[in-house]
Amino acid sequence: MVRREIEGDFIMGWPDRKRPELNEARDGQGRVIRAAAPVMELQGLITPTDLSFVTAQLDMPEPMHPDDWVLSIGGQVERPIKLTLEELQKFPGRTVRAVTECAGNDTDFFDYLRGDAPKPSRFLTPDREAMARLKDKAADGTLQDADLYIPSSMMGILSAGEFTGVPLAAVLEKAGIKPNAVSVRAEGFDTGTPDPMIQYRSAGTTNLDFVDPGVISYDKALPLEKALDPDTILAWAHNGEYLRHVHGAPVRLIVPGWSGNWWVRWLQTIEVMDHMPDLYHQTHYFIYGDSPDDPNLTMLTALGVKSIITDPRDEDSPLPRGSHAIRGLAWSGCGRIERVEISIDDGETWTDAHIEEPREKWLWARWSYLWEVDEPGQYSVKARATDQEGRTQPQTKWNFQRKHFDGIVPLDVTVV
Ligand SMILES: Nc1nc2c(c(=O)[nH]1)N[C@H]1C(S)=C(S)[C@@H](COP(=O)(O)O)O[C@H]1N2
Ligand SMILES: [Mo]
Repeated sequence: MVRREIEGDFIMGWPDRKRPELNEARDGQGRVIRAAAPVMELQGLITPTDLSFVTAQLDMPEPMHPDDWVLSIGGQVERPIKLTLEELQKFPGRTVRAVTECAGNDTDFFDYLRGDAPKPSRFLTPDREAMARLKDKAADGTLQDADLYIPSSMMGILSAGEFTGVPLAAVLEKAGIKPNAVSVRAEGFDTGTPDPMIQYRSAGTTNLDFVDPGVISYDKALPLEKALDPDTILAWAHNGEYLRHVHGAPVRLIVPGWSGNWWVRWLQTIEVMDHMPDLYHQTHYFIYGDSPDDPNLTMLTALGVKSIITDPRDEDSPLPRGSHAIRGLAWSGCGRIERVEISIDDGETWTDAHIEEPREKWLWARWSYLWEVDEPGQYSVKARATDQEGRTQPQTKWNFQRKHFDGIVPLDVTVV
């Protein structure tokens, strides 16, 4: 229960609290290629840029000088155009505060809730060595499905930020969308060959038909309606400063409510299309269904509705009798959080928690509940959120790529 906080990190020369740290993996040149955000340790609504998560599907590209950057807008448009960053910044701007959640965040809780695996801790640091061993085993052909379960590598792949840019719709309007438009493909300037291990790990089995696309660029095709949503923006700024390279500089796409894979970084091409194209990261990966042969496979789009308990934590057990503030975060892929309920009796009865202002459409909300507990014992405390569309947690069923986890993970504590 002892949580030491004043440990004398030095900030600007002054002794300070122990500050949360990014859990990062670097390449041979010391460059961050992956990082988990310490979401459980943060306060407020905006994840500091230094603590925001990083992930990549392909190879990280070399940085591009903003003066050399040009965005091409073409395809099914009246007037194909090219825009420099300076030209993009002449459009009326827009700022959006939103949660970015990777489709695979918290995926291991699916196995736990099905009773297939022990409860993973939100405090485990990603086991990079175990991930490296997976690759070695895959290389020498000894990889077993049981090796794929590493209960620590899929936490903290979410952050919330403030993004500034211009609506994609404004740029498309300038180019003139033709009436036959169906989708808007956004492509980044990163390239690479998708690693089959990412799919194996996601599905928890190597027994999959991996469709090897060879070297590709990262791209996603937004259905026209989402592309034209005024909150879908081309952003050059993040949390009050120019976007950083790892997060997609000079310009990235912001697609509020939809999982991170839609938020195409390092944008270079926008193509209006008269159909939904077949793209690796849209029709082969980041798909939703019961199995690879499910006749109703669909692409992932909006996130479910989700709350997590950030305080106290399982690790704080045992708790003394008395009053405890239960606190947490709640967000949805379909707008504002309307309600958060707490159950102290493992889901038998529910009571409303207090939702802290502000509650913005795409941002998470903080919530709290004062728990008075006099009876010693073992408690399973649950939180469930409901959004402005009346959707209650959980929305997302187990699916074979185990994406968009929004299940209810109890806080398990003993009161003494
Ligand atoms: N060009 C490009 N954009 C991309 C990706 C990528 O690999 N390449 N990864 C996507 C995925 S899966 C996620 S979760 C987010 C991660 O964004 P971040 O690293 O800035 O947090 O970027 C998305 N945009
Ligand atoms: Mo992701």
